[in-house]
Amino acid sequence: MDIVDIRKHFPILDQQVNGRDLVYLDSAATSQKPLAVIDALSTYYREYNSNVHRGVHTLGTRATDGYEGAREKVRKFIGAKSTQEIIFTRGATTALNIVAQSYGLANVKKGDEIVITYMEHHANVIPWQQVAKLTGATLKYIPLQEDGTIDLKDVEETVTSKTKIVSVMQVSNVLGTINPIKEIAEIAHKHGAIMAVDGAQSTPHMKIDVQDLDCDFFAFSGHKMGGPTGIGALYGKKQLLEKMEPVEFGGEMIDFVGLQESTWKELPWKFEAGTPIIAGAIGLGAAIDFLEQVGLENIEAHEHKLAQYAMDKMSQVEGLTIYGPKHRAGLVTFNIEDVHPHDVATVLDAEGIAVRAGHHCAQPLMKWLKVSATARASFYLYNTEEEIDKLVAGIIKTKEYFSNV
Ligand code: 7TS
Repeated sequence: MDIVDIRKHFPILDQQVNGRDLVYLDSAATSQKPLAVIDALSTYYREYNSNVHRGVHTLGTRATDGYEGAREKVRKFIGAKSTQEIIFTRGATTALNIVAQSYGLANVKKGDEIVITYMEHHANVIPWQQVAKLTGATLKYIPLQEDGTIDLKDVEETVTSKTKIVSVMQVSNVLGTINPIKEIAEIAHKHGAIMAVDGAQSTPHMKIDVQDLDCDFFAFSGHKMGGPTGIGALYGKKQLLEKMEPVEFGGEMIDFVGLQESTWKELPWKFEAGTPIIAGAIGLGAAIDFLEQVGLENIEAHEHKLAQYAMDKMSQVEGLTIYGPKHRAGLVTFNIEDVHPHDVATVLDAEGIAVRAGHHCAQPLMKWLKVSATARASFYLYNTEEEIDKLVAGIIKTKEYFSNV
């Protein structure tokens, strides 16, 4: 599929915003949805809306097949061994909270260490702060290199025999850094710690193989990869998930309920209390089919090209600071000298260009960068070099506008 064909799958892109063609450069916050996903949601609600795992009636069976079929698609997409290792969640945040509250609280004690990095999203910071507070463990941070990458020597120095959990993002939502997860997992395992991965910014853009990474847990969100909001998944190694207690209790997750005691269903359902996110899972399955049709290698290569093109063009603009390494995923975070990023985003919006401004839910990283906020343009399979030209023109216009006020 070439870029013209790809864009036809995303009807939202074909519109004017503030009198200009929309240039959507905020896919790291949430991606746009292809027609296949919109249609899958509509078909579910129009034709076979029903609860799952309950009735024997025909619609219920269809809904269950759709929901469990989506689980198999996720399994294959990230290279897990078994669907028992795939738990549907509300997104990456919920997935990481399950790891912290279930595995973390049961396996971390006073004096132990939990290791993360300075570049983590709050979703991979605060759940661990809570575990540290409740258990008396220490939360340690792997430092960053000048260019926003991680040196494995620093990982070796930070992870010790007291470390029980290492939790690291695969791709930074601010710097675009691609972290060496496989190597970090190896170091974690050498010290007897488990490795959790925040895959929110990697899963939409590159081929994931959880077995090759040898991570113990892997979290991601569907809405950043063409799927609906409110659905994501947690992968966990079966032998770990089997020993873990659920964090939510109620219908659907039980085997037998007595007056004082109950037993849980087998994996993965013991972690899915209540009516699950049926339409969301089916929509996520459709998103996976679409991404596979385009090809993850093609998506990765396209975004890499866009990021390099954007870096080249943007670095020619005087007074512009770009954060993060040269080799990066498809996003560019920047600041214009003496202009607040919210003003940058406002002027760009007037040009029909959507970028995000703020701390990007990464305040420890902002502190490390010594800024309070930045602007960020993030790309996906539907973006073009022409759109980047418009971004650069918009940035120059913003600079000129503020140099005259
Ligand atoms: N981890 C990373 C690396 C993220 O970028 C995000 C969302 C999350 C976790 C949380 O995902 P959620 O779907 O559970 O909310 N990041 C962003 C962003 O960069 N701009 O808006 C949301």
